[in-house]
Amino acid sequence: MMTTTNRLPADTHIHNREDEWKIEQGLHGAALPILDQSGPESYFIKPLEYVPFKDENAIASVGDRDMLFQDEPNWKGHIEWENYPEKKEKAHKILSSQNFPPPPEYQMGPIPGTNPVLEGVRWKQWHYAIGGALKTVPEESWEIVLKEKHPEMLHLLQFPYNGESPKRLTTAKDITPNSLHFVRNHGGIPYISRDKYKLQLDGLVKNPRTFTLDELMNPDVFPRMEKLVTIQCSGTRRIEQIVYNAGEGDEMINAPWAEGAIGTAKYVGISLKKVIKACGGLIEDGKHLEFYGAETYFKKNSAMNYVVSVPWSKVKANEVMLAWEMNGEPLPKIHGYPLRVVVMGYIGARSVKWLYRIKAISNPSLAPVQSQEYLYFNQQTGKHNQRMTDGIQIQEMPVSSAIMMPWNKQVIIHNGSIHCKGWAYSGGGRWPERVEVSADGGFNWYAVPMDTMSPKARFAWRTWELDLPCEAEGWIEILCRCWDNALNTQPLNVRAAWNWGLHVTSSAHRISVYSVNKKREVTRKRLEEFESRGVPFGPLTVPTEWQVQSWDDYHAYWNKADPRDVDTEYHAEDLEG
Ligand SMILES: Nc1nc2c(c(=O)[nH]1)N[C@H]1C(S)=C(S)[C@@H](COP(=O)(O)O)O[C@H]1N2
Ligand SMILES: [Mo]
Repeated sequence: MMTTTNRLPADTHIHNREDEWKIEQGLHGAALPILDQSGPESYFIKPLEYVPFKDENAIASVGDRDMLFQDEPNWKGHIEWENYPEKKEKAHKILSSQNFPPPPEYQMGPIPGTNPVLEGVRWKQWHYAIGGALKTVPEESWEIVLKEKHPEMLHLLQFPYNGESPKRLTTAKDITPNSLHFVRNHGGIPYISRDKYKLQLDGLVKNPRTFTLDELMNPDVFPRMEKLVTIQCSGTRRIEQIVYNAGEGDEMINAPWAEGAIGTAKYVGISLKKVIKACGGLIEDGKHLEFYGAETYFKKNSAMNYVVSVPWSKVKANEVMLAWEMNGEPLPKIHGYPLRVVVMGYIGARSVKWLYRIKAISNPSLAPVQSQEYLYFNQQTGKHNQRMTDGIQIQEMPVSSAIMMPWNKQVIIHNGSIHCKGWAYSGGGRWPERVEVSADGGFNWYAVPMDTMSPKARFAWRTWELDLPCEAEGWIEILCRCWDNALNTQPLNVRAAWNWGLHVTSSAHRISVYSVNKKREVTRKRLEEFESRGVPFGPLTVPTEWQVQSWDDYHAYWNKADPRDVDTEYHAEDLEG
């Protein structure tokens, strides 16, 4: 219920705020009150204010949290929720008997210039609030990040950990080193030793059973599979959508991913199809496989495990793998040790890490990550009208690409061509056939030569390099787009891709760079002057202290070009002469 104190007549005189100009110019949208013009008089609606509350008695009535919320035997960081509705209810009571700080407003306000960029304060607090085995999870997970990931990783969210490699390293190799592979977590990083590990298979299979890792690794029963697979998060390149327009701030902070939320690795494992067959196959109307990840995820004051599903048709095609090895090493803890799902050509969200259970079901999973998140909405769907059924559940990824070098807003001095690097990928088993780059905003396109593209593979990206011809100087727009083997390509503007969930930024990657072409004689000479005077060329916007043109030059020009006014008679005579 809205109380009248939340409303202010829109014609009330309000004093300027300190950053009034910025607010008026849409550079701090979060500070702008919502304007309600729907009634006879207009109103401002004040934004929600965070007033902490905590009902200690209600929380205490739940019982001893250390007893209630324990890890499963042999696991660290796996509290089982899905089998215990009463435990879920108790967690819900604890979480709804207090409130937590709202997520940071970084889309319509300033984004921190720190690493980690965002901390995930309320996610940590949810873990502390449940207590028990979750108490120490945020700190322990961060320790694993520091141990397993490259020191140069860009930490977008400290907890749950979300991180990508910096641009210069993302495509430095065709196969992503494990330490540089992006990570998207929805909770902590659970751990179980390989010897204690068991995978449960149940639901609509003929013979439900469990498998040890040794059983799954027995090549006489389950033939080994080795596959080069690109995993791409549907949030890859989200920052372009955010810069264009703000979208949903979900329970899971929508990490402001750039082009690094994609990675390519060689996975070793087995086909899930064979494991289903070992259980006697599917029965009744078994049509989907639900995957359970061990860590705790939170949504709308509820605790749960990470659960999603894929259709049987995908499994049947031998495109769903249970993997224990990544680039010749056992899976790192952060990437799902000891066993993860790798769903080839699908959104990363289906490749469940710390897999402990697979359940055959008849319809796509009702778990929130499947049914409420990772939905691709129509552009008119938003905060005010978002229904689950208005979104397409993202499975196969579309074709996409990115420019990793040069960078947006970079000043480039060159000799008529700009060296560009990047990646291209297509989902669903399609692959990049051609990558094209434009230096004029998408009018003329140059194809990347075959010999500067990494080899084709059915479920992997291709990295590419190109010397992009560029005659023009000043601000230019460089774009790249990919054509896959089905001749799918990318829309040219981010507007065409924008959606409320900020997923699947499939538009051509577009950057602005400032071109300084030394092939032009004047430019070359001018740059020599900077050099000989020992003056750096940048920053771009700082006026240069000495003139490009001498006064002699100036007068010589006007002697030739005179008169400096237009007199038709005079002009006519001039022509006769
Ligand atoms: N158990 C579990 N599996 C998970 C996730 C998770 O949070 N928990 N995140 C998913 C998402 S959204 C992506 S994009 C990929 C990322 O895989 P990576 O972290 O190994 O790169 O893992 C998927 N599998
Ligand atoms: Mo993802």
